[in-house]
Amino acid sequence: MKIQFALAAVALSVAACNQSEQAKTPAADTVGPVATAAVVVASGAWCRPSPNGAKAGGCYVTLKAAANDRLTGGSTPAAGSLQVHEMKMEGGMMKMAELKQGLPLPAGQAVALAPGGNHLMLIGLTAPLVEGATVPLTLQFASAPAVTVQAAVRQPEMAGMDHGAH
Ligand SMILES: [Cu+2]
Repeated sequence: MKIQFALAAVALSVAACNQSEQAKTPAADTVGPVATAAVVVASGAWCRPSPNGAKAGGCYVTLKAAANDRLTGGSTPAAGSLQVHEMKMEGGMMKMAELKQGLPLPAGQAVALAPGGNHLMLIGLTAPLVEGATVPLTLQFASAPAVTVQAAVRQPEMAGMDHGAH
């Protein structure tokens, strides 16, 4: 009985030792230079369904950068190119234009790309964006490594209001 108990204790301490060693590895990384490196978290990505025959489509996402950064562009298998666009008033009309310098992402601040404002423009769609589909978007930043998100193709949330008007 005594020997069995002792063996069990040894096995336990070995297991505990392994565990703490495994736990140490990522912990050591988080206090190292990796933790201070620029990282951007992307959430809530979605795309508006593209009308029949449209060659371009708009996508939206919320970005939060750990350190000051800029969204500079990206790519997607769904289109020839992906640009970062802004909406601006020009001669009394809302027009969109590429943000050639990129979209600033202040550290720790959630920056939402949303309809009527900044957006991702998919240009040269390889196929229409159909509601219910998922589009992979790879976003590029000035400092942070690129992030790939899966954007759901769906109607804007406001669309429900249009149906109610009938
Ligand atoms: Cu646009």
